[in-house]
Amino acid sequence: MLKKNIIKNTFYEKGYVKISNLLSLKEITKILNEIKVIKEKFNKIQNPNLHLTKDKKVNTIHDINKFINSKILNKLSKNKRLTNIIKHILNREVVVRNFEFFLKPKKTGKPSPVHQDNFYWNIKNKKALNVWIACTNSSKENGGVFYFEKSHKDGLFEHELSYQAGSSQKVPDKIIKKLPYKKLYPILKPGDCIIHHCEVAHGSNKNLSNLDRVGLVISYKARGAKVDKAGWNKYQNQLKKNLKYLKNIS
Ligand SMILES: O=C(O)CCC(=O)C(=O)O
Repeated sequence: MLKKNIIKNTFYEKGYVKISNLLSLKEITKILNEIKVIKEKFNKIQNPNLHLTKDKKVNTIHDINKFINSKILNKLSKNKRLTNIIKHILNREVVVRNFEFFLKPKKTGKPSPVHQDNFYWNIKNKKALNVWIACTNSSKENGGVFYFEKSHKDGLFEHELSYQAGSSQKVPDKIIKKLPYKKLYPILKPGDCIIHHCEVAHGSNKNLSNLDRVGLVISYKARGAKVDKAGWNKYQNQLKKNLKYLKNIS
């Protein structure tokens, strides 16, 4: 296990850090069962935060905790090893923002366009981060998340509507083409995780492989961290436009 200071230094240097074996396979099995239960509950209530692939499999579910109080996810978010690391990184007590599933089924799993989380969240002083927990193997082959290493150091890029469900805004292709950073695809086993900075540019490709790629994301912020209201309102307006577009074409 990497030492806390090495984890923190890597996080701020690269914009993300991998932690191997954060969870045991037993814990991952529990999470996979809970994902099945939550998928069914969201499907039943036809929740708009659930997005499907073209063959009607669940691709992503967002803001899960706004609708379901999952004891298993809540307990996991309090995992001592994890919260000690996150508190050390953010240098504050932390609270959960939300839980999300990025389930990316084999063959039809959809891409996540390149984005910076804080373009959506608007957390002042960047006091927030995501923990991406691999519940299956995840790599370039099956649509694993990629990162533009060190891109968090340059602040927020321009974003535009993605016209996709689940990630409403993206960094325009003309900007991505010119990004001077290395694009890296971490290789994760079930139980490994990536902690990423809220301003590192990242995304993922389609999953055309024969292997599902299941990720659980726990998003944390520093306790008391404030949201920039103007940025938040701008984001919400764009989000509405994206939703309207998707509704019109469905
Ligand atoms: O899992 C993915 O494909 C994207 C994840 C993501 O965008 C995130 O964790 O912020």
